[in-house]
Amino acid sequence: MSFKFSVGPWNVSEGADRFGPPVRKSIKFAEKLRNFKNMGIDAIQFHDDDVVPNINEKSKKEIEKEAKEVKKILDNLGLVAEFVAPRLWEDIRTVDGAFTSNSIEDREYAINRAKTSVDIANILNCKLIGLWYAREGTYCYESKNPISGFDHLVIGLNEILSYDENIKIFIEAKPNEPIDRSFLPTIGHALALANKTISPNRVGVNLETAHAILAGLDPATEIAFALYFNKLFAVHLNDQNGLRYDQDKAFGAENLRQAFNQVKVLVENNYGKNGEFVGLDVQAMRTQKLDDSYKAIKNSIKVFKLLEEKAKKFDYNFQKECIDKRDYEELEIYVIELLLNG
Ligand code: XUL
Ligand code: MN
Repeated sequence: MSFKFSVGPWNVSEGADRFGPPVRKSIKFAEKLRNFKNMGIDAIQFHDDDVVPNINEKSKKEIEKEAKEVKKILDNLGLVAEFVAPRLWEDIRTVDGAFTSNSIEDREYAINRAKTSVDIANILNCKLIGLWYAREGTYCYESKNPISGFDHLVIGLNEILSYDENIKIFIEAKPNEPIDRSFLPTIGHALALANKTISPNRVGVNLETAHAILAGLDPATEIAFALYFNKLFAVHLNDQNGLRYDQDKAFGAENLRQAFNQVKVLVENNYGKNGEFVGLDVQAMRTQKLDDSYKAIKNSIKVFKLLEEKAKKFDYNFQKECIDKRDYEELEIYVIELLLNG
């Protein structure tokens, strides 16, 4: 079985950061999708407003119409939608968090917007909702009661689960950024919370490499933990140079051996057998020129495939010999040589 890849339109951005404005022109949405298809991408990851821009200003009918237009573009290109994620961190009503805001009106807004994402997902013939809990936590510890926060997260999940019984949800855990302390910093936290919902089987996770590194954890072990519970609904492979801002670098660009082990654990466990995609969440560097802004995606796929070959060459007999002798130095140099030899 071969892996199928997915990306999001935001992965080819205009290069703005906290210290400077955009440096590249916007690429039209339909053109991005066409280019993704030509690069060998199979599925598209969507925020709700990637599908329906300015979603808050539109009626239910308008949302439905625009989502149907996007479905047509996908169909014509032979692409599918992997997930729809409500963008719950830009609106003024989500300043203090969405599901965990201290304001009841804001929490209601978050739930309604997530339900609209379910409607959009259904139009796109997609059954997966993505929740990156961007502002669910605190900037100031004392500003929220964490126990109520966890409770509000479960209430939000239950609302989505009961709105549509065929929908599954992934939680994309991240320890910080934009907030100081996240209520759900790791895969383990997300899986524990999933068990408190009305339908634990339908709540899984999306492991992003950079988020695991930001939590000081090993991404491959985080992936393995989710696989053990049959809860790895998606992955966001990328890379990260230690404890910095969330860099979304090309996969393998910083931590090649960790990248190898992420691929290895996915290969060993037949990830994708239930239709899951190898998702990338990589950002073109600000320094890239417009025509070269797809390289972070292209290089990530290239590295993934090269590492897949390496994973398939991995010598399990030799591994066993090393384990029997408890000679892990030998195993370690074997892996390094495997990665270095072309
Ligand atoms: C944020 C992040 C998001 C989610 C989708 O760090 O990774 O792009 O993946 O909402
Ligand atoms: Mn992500």
